[in-house]
Amino acid sequence: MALQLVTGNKAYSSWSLRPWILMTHKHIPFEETLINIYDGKGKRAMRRHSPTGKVPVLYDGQLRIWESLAIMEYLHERYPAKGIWPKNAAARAHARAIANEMHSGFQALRQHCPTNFVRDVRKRELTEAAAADAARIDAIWSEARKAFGEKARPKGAFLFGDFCAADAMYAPVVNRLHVYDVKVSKTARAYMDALRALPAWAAWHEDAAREKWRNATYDAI
Ligand SMILES: N[C@@H](CCC(=O)N[C@@H](CS)C(=O)NCC(=O)O)C(=O)O
Repeated sequence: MALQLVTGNKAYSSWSLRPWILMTHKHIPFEETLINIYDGKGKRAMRRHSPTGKVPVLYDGQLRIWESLAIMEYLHERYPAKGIWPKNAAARAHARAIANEMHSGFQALRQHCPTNFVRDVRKRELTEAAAADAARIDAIWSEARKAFGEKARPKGAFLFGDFCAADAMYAPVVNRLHVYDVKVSKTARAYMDALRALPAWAAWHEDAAREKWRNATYDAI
């Protein structure tokens, strides 16, 4: 039986993008259930699917997994050959640390610059706290590229060389820094360009553009 991934609006759902882009890029087959998280029907559906009332949720037969990081850990165990996390133990530990930092942090940037795949590139001045988050993220990416990504063989343009769960965790931030035209280092820009060039990124973007649901509050930012 195919895996089933329950996701929210592709225009705005940052957490849904994470397992979706990882599974799509890694060619892990799944069926998708897409929910409009902003209307009553969608909210009721989310409560049916998840004890937290939030997406993403992954089903593998009778097994249900919620929380994006837990989903990725499950995929790592279920598909050990797919390179969900880096093979090298030091790289893997580092990747998990920065993925956790993303999962629990950067509230200021997340609030000030919501993920928006239907927004044109338009400059938004950052608050001091959001700018500090963006600077920390730039440092995380630059350090990972220098310590692991640039040394990886075969070569790869991602944080640890090949695209892994840590890249999936930061994919929504790539959208934010891009569409709000935040100034980043050359290393960060090259990394963002590599992520935005993935066919899986283009597929998500196209789906988002086709979506009828719009969030006027987010679109006005
Ligand atoms: N910690 C959760 C966060 C999930 C989350 O906040 N999802 C948002 C969509 S991006 C959601 O379901 N929002 C709907 C709501 O809060 O009503 C994870 O990692 O999966």
